[in-house]
Amino acid sequence: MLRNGQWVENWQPIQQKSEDGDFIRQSSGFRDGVVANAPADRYHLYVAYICPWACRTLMLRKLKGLEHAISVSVVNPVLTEQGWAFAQPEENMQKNYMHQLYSHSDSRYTGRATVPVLWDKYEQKIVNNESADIIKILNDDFTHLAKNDINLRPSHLAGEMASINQYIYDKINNGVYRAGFASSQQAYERGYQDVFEGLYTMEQKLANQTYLLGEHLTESDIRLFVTLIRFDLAYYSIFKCNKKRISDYNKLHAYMHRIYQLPGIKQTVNAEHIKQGYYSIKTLNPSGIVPLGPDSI
Ligand SMILES: N[C@@H](CCC(=O)N[C@@H](CS)C(=O)NCC(=O)O)C(=O)O
Repeated sequence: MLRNGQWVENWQPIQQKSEDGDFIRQSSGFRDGVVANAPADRYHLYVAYICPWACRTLMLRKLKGLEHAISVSVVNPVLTEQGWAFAQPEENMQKNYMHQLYSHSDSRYTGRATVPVLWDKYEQKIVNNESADIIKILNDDFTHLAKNDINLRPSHLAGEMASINQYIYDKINNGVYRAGFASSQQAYERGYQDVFEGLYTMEQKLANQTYLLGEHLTESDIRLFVTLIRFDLAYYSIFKCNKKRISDYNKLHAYMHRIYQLPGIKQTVNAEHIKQGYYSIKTLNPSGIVPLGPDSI
């Protein structure tokens, strides 16, 4: 992580934990918005294909048809001693590591250099590093540039979306991390129970409808999809979420594939990066061996 703008060597993949061994996620440090009527060449996304939070921003970019307006850099799947690294110097600042973009933006920055990051090419700084904000920004503030007329946050569903989003985050998106990164048996079991309670609830919800809030795709579906698509590839085994696979749930599995088939979405899913990334977390998998399966998801 960075301390006062300097990279500190004892970086660990696992973030903070509570006294009871529960995983605690760092809160995001950059929370700005974009300028009104943003020009097409101003903003850039830094992402990792392994990362569910980053991939939800990539999904918004695809669904809205913003590829021409928002450029993207992808980090290598495996975290290094210096955090996320680029295969070659990235296109805006010619940096090799994600943390250098953080310290360039704020020379006193203290915190982890996470992805996703929304970058301002004109001002050469981070605008926002919280994916929940970034997906909102991409949906709401780029409509003038969007090639697709789609709104994933319709105002009449705002209340329902907020509560289901919170549920999905607590039980599922972050639940798998709380199971996987727990440092006590009890903390692991809390995460595990939450994950499968959450998946059961989602399976019931999808009994008679196409998407979580009815017949229209919304941001809630994007939030759930990014965890579902990683589940059988990684969370089932490395995060010990092994009660059931997503392919064991009729409705959820069909739903995940329905979203996967939407135009452009496949390109936001890179199974090899997902496996390499999660299985390279040394504290969870010291040998670094990446499993060959599953055959299909
Ligand atoms: N709140 C952030 C969380 C992002 C996050 O935790 N990203 C992870 C990858 S999945 C990361 O970059 N970790 C690097 C690190 O912790 O040093 C968001 O949703 O944007």
